[in-house]
Amino acid sequence: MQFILKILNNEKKIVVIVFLIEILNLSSLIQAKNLKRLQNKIAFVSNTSGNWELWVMDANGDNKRQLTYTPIDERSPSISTDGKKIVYTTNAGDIWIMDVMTKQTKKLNLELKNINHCRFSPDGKRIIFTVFHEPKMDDSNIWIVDINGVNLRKLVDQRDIQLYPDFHPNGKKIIYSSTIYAPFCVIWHDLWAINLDGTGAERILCNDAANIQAKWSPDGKKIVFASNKTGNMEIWLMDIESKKLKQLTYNPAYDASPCWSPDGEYICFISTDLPGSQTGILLENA
Ligand SMILES: [Ca+2]
Ligand SMILES: [Ca+2]
Repeated sequence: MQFILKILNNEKKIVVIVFLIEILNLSSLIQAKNLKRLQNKIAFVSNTSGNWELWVMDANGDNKRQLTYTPIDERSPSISTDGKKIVYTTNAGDIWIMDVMTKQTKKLNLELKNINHCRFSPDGKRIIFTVFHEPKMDDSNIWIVDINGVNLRKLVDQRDIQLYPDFHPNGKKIIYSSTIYAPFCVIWHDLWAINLDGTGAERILCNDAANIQAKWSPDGKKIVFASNKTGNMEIWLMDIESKKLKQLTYNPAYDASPCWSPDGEYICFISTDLPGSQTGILLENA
């Protein structure tokens, strides 16, 4: 395996670890046998083996391991807080849960189609996800279910598109993106939060931009998200109390899908800012 390590900006202590997807090789598969629990690991999907599959690697990019070998596409992996499970969706619109130690996978048999963007609750007992509604798929809502498939309910029921839900670290509310369509209007995504009991829906960011994939920091004081506010999708931070925004990336590329390290020190996100514009994963000091 080959890595490119470069310091983009010493002042901001931005360390970029870039890997080229096509040079992942089979040696990483051998190490997967001893994997029992994921701690300080990054879960991601890659089509390096010819099909979108679930992979994990160390936070520094070492020890890449392919976890699935299926003809369907795996998407949106989320690791449980205890590191023992990964929940993910597929292009068939289903939710699957993998036991990290045994590699056994189990599909949740829900009476729903077109599921995407799943995330574990902090206690690992529940899953939130997006459901797109047929036939037009121009309406979606946020649903929640226990990991054994019971207590399924719609948590967010707003008109038009709601997507990319994520739990607050206290497990009592979620954040998500929401769009209301209007004729002849540019489509933006605002950030909203709502309590798990369905009360307290609040729009927390509206800035004439597509603000997506928001994740609460482990201390609950900030959110990181992707936004095209500058005309290009970049990674941004928002302080919840002051609402102050901070742009973290200035790449002439597509930067998105941010997530926090468990200690809140680093943000991992995907970026196409690579030779040949392949998608990679970068780490940035928060
Ligand atoms: Ca697959
Ligand atoms: Ca909706």
